[in-house]
Amino acid sequence: MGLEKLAHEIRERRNELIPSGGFQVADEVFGIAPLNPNREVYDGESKVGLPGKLARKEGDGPTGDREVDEAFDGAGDTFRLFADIYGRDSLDGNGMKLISTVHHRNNYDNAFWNGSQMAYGDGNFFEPLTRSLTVIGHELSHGVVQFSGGLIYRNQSGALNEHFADVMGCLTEQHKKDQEASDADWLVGAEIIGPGINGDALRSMKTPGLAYNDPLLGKDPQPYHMDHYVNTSQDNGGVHINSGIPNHAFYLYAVMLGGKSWEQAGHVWYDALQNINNPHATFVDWADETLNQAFVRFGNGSREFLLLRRAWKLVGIY
Ligand code: ASN
Ligand code: ZN
Repeated sequence: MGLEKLAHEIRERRNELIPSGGFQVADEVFGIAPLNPNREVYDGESKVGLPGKLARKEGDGPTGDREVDEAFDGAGDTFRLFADIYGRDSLDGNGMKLISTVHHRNNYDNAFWNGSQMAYGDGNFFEPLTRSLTVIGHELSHGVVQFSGGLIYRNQSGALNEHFADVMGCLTEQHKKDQEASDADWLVGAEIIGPGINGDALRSMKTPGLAYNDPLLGKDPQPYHMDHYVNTSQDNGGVHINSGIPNHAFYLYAVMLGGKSWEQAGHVWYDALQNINNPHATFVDWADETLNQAFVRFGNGSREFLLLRRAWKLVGIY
């Protein structure tokens, strides 16, 4: 067993001994230094080059540049979800530095993970992309997927990569707000939609297909059921489109379970990513692995297992 895996197992075991409170409380009780992020935010100065000029590093106070500070804080909030709830030390599980560039390009309406760092545009139709914690959590979660064995960014495995990023983006926000599943809006990117756009967000896990309907953006193309799966060669085979199907299954599962989504549902999803070991996974492969993990964690006849099977059926898987 590798040292990294052993360290994680020890943290898991320690966490199990504390009935509630998660890794943070376990660290405190056992007198062990808690996991903390190591962040750097760069100013891209509206240019294409990465990373740009260092604007804020770990230990520095706020800079007054709103986007720099949002990227810094959002990376911290995302780190806290993975560390305190899933016992993961950064994106690679080994304390990797979280590098972000803001003011990337000019009028750039997107954000991305490039394989080693995050980058955020200031937007043109959109507000600066750092406004949205779900967007920040989404981009960082692409890094978690990459360092967990990966899901190839095309067709169903690509839609699952997008799906995992949307789930953890929403859970980052819900965890920060300490919000129940039924109180959450389940929107990805709500804060970047300016007043000139007819829409609520980039995507909705609660109502895929209804996030926006705008003269310029068109209509949200996401399906919520396998009957409406979109076969397309655009967008790497519809990775941002068909993610609506597993997204809606996660939403249904979390809301049927009740309580905090990052607890039971989030654990099942995180464990599925760590154990699936198949970069070409299809939706059915993924659903099978989540059920397998719900079985391992909660047992065969458990509510957590039965409701998960129901959620997958409701979106047309099985
Ligand atoms: N914002 C997009 C994403 O993270 C960028 C992309 O299309 N890769 O999914
Ligand atoms: Zn993405």
